[in-house]
Amino acid sequence: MAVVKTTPTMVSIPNHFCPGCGHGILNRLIAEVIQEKGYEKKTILTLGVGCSCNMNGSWNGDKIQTAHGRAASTATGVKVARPDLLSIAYQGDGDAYVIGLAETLNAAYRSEPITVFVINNNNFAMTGGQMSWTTMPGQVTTTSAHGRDTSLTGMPIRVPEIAATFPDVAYVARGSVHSAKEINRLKGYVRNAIEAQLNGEGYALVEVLCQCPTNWGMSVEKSIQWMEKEVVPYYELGELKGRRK
Ligand SMILES: Cc1ncc(C[n+]2csc(CCOP(=O)(O)OP(=O)(O)O)c2C)c(N)n1
Ligand code: SF4
Repeated sequence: MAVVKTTPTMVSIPNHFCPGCGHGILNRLIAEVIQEKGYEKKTILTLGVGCSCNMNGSWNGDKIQTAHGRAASTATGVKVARPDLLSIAYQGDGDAYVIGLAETLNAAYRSEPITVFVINNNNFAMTGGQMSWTTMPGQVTTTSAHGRDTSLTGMPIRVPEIAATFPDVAYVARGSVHSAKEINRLKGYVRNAIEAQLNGEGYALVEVLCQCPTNWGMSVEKSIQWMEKEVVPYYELGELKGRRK
């Protein structure tokens, strides 16, 4: 019998992201896992400021638009007020790792029982493609016109590697949406991060490498090739901290 795969009820088609953007893939994976768990009516998403704001128009579930960088703190508050709900923060790298770095690390350090997804597209996308702490060495952005000079700015930050060192953190992984194989693997990371919260294991973080063809100034095909060649070798994929079985 043919298997018919339907779109999860929590995502709308079309979405509000640019053509070829990877955000929509992560949206769908999260929605699929929430639906598998039967949590469509028992989930609150706290959205960071950035292209994640587009989900205000395409995520068919309860959500809170937070101030820039504060999604993890808001998700913590949601969980304190309603421990019965699934509390998920959805942020960009600029939101979670630059303006909201303190909030991200404090939530992780305390092992707040929330699930955090961070789209790492190596730039501040929504505001027109400025350099972020995740921008690759030599990468041209609107604020690094000659390419990121790491002798001035330091090397790109790897927050999951930091969070994974905190003893109480339950789960940390880095996935990517650049190939079918990695999307399949990412689904497992998304499931683990959500199950960690549902089982009361503590804080979970999944970073997702994501193409941004619009601000990278590349075709989708070229973006995927650039990710494979430049981004993935620096931002290694896999589980950085597995769940305690
Ligand atoms: C306090 C504050 N500072 C700056 C901004 C401007 N701002 C809006 S979105 C954004 C960048 C978001 O980048 P990121 O979190 O990486 O998400 P992306 O758009 O790349 O998905 C910035 C700097 C703001 N809205 N509020
Ligand atoms: S600007 Fe980049 S990250 Fe934002 S929706 Fe467009 S492609 Fe996606």
